[in-house]
Amino acid sequence: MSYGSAKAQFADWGVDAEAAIARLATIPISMHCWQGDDVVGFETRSGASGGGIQATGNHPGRARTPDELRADLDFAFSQIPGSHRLNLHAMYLDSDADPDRDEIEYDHFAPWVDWAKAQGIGLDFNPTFFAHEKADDNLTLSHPDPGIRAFWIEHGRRSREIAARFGAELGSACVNNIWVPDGYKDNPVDRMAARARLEASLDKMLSEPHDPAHLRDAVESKLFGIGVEACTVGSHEFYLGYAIRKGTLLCLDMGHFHPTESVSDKLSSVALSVPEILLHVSRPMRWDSDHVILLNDDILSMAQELVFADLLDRTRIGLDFFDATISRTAAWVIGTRNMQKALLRALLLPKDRLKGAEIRLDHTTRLMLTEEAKDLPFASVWQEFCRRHNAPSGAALIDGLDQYQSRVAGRG
Ligand code: RNT
Ligand code: ZN
Repeated sequence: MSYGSAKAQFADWGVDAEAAIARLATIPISMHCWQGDDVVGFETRSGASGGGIQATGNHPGRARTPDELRADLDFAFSQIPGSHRLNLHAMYLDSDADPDRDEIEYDHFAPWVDWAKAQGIGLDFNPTFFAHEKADDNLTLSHPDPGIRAFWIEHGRRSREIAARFGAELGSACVNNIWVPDGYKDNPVDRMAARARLEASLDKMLSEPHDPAHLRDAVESKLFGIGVEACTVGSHEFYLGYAIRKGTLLCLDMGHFHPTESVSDKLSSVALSVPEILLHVSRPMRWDSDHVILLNDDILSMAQELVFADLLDRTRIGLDFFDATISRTAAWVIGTRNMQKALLRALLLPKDRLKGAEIRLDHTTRLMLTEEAKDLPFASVWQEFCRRHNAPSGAALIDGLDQYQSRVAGRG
């Protein structure tokens, strides 16, 4: 269907397709660097990921250097309509120096800022509390050894400095997201002590004030990981309370809850108590497996909550998945576009009519509307959005992704 006819059809429903297209263009998605190289990073000293995060697969074409990763990102961004962000982890430094985690500095990441400036995109950041000998027993900020805690506090403190500088250089607040793998394989007997140590370490790490125009801190909870089945120190309740008390962002990772929980349902509850939310949009399959996100009900209801609860302006949308069995650039492109498609669909729903029916307790009309709306020509509006942003769709997209994968497949 032509865009003109689609637009008219939406207008019949009282929906302004032009306004939806314009709004979508203002929503940046923070694309995670770690899908490009299976969460390996560019340190020489780092070890296996640990903490229960694992990319599986051995598809050819993994980016081995910062230049290869940036080339892949350039290509991926060219296939995604709109202007977005890159979410870097501290282990992705670009420097001949080989600093340990407690020695990292802005200069080790400066090439990323140059690249981001050239691309006109913002950067987000994450201290890396895994893949390191001092994290081998899955305890970092809550480790009983004060020396190990001090090491990781210093890493986190420096990460905040680097992130704040990113924000200042790029004129766009950098979200610095804190996730630690800390937990126990078998039942601990002093959960309280572990959580008190984590809290005290976070307090120290976050004690230096930074301009919120440059830096926003976020904390990310988890339910469990492989190898830390019995207890995760930074649980949802731990960080929900922490974020409320300290005014940080709360990061909700869609893979970090029981599979029957709906993460989209949490947004409105959390938003009443924390000023800003960070999302790690992911697809857990049976566990926190970090599959590439599909345009499925979970993502659609997440996007609908963001739009209907008017949370877009205080939510940072980040992605968190890593699949090494398929083209890594295609994974980025597919997942990021799916997030955008979900947002566009939400923006194209007859929100006021739906809310009107609900407030009148007319649940029949609410159901008729949601089900009939599924037949609306969303695809035509999406294609128009891609066309306006010089991004391909359909066969051209598939061919382009194929060709790029053939070009990088020869990497050793
Ligand atoms: C791990 C968390 C965390 C990581 C990234 C690499 O379970 O989801 O966000 O995936 O920091
Ligand atoms: Zn995450």
